[in-house]
Amino acid sequence: MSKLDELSQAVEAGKAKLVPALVQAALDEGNSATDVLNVGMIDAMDRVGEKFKNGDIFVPEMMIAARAMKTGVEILKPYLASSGSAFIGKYVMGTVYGDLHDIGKNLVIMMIEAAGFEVIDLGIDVPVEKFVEAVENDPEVKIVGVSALLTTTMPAMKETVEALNESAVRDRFKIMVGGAPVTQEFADEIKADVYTADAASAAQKAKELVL
Ligand code: B1M
Repeated sequence: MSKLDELSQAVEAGKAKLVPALVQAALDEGNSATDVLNVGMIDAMDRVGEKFKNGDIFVPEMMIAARAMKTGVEILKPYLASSGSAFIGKYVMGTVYGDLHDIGKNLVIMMIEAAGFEVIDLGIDVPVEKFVEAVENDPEVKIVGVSALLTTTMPAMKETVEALNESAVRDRFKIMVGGAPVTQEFADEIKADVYTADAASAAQKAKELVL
């Protein structure tokens, strides 16, 4: 079995202690950091999600798998996000209220920082007002990123974007949205400026917006 397969199985089974060494071994085997992330870890999380949906596992198992993936991302960080870029602005990022998922948000932050932004991480379960305050209180904020992972928190994303659109300093910043249930169509409907499907394209797009 390849190290990539072993890693994928370890993430799925939530074996956090094995994951860091397997990430390194998969890289040493010649896999790119992107493959290690996508094939070795994100695909594993998708299988975890499927098992949860089918009632084969429950929330604690999902949490354990999430912890395993986080240990792997720590090892992968320098390979995915080799920085050195000059400062190009501040980026506010958070997961909407009612939503506790942060792995995707943290990956986006990692790539955005590598692109040269200073990121203000508002965390998870972020109230609408906190997003608005963050952009209004700091004139250097050029982009606000809003993440949602649940279909049930898409209305919170809509509310957040609506409040940001009504801000007195709206001309100062752009709004980016993303997360598994979010689509281009939804982003257009709620009047966000940009939708991207993954962390790498979010960083690419963010750069294009400010340069
Ligand atoms: Co939850 N969960 N979860 N969960 N969870 C999902 C999302 C689910 C799809 C599983 C399933 O049923 N198949 C499902 C949602 C179904 C739906 O809404 N239709 C679900 C559910 C139902 C729930 C609970 C309601 C379960 C319950 O309690 N009954 C509950 C909700 C809690 C809450 O938030 N209020 C819950 C809880 C949890 C845990 C806490 C146990 C844990 C999260 C731990 C953590 O994040 N610290 C968890 C996990 C791990 C998952 C799955 C298995 C994995 C999520 C993940 O980290 N993926 C997930 C199934 C799945 O995703 N297949 C599932 C890897 C990550 C890298 O991907 O976050 O999509 P993702 O990020 C991507 C892109 O979306 C994008 O970039 C990233 C990668 O490049 N992206 C952006 C994200 N944000 C972006 C912002 C951008 C641009 C791109 O611009 C600003």
